[in-house]
Amino acid sequence: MLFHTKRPRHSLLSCAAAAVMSLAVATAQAADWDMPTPYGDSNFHTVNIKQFADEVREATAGEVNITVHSSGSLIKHPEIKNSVRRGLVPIGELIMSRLANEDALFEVDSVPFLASNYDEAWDLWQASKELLAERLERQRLKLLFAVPWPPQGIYTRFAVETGAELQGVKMRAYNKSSERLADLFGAIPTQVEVPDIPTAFGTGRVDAMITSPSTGANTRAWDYLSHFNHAQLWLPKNMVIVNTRAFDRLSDEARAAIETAAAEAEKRGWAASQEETAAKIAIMRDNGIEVSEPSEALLERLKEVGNTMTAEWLERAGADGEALLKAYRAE
Ligand code: PCA
Repeated sequence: MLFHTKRPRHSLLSCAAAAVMSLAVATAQAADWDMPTPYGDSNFHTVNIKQFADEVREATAGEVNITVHSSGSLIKHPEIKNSVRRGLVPIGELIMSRLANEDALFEVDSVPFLASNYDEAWDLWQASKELLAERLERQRLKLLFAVPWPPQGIYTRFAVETGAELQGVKMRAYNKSSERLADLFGAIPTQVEVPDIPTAFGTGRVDAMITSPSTGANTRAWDYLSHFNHAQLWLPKNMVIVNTRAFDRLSDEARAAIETAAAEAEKRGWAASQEETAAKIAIMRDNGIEVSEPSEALLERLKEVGNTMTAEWLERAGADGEALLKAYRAE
């Protein structure tokens, strides 16, 4: 009897519960994603990831709503990777070579003269992509895409003719390689994040730096420096990573939309980076920076340092590093 009267109520409840549940599922799938990056709004990488966010929002009809937080305003550069890994934020951008202390493979793009133009950088990326993605996957991170900075050069307050001029100079660095390069020239490296560059020069913490024409122009290098040597040492890459649990929670359609937007962003980013090189060198010239190519003496010294650093890298990167170089040279 009791059983009998309950029956219809029970199935009514199930209907209601099912409706509530499907609503809950729909709500759980709508994701507001905060995305930290260390770099400023005017930088081409930031412009690129903002367009990526727009495309994802559009393609998922708002299911995935990414908000970019620039200049390390939400999370500082050294914390971005672990914040994504721990799920504090679902997605983030950082420079790959920042992870060199974890694994030397992550700094393969910052070995001097291993890949110092866009074609070589692209081949190196093709040869290293899978290995790096696997390394990240072990930490439940998905590598979405990577875009290079323009080739790295040397900014100073004097002409660099042989490299001997760098002895004892306080030099701003941003990864292990830029630090080691400074060391090998007898300079004194100091890590400084991009948003802190003007202050670091203003307060005399540093007197020179290694970076791209892009970051030089974005930080108004002409306010505190006078020379840029377009040495084209390496093209370090930024990468965008996602927490795999956050990614797997999305609908199949949203995941596919993100992958498509990521592939587009990578293509667009590589083209933008290439255009950026000449455009920003022109801006520096217009603002009075003396731009030069390395002299023969400097090039020779840089190549020596490059050979030392390649050997050191191979030592750290072991068999995987060797395999990677082999694959790269075969490209
Ligand atoms: N700009 C970033 C990374 C390399 C570059 O060109 C920086 O200077 O930190």
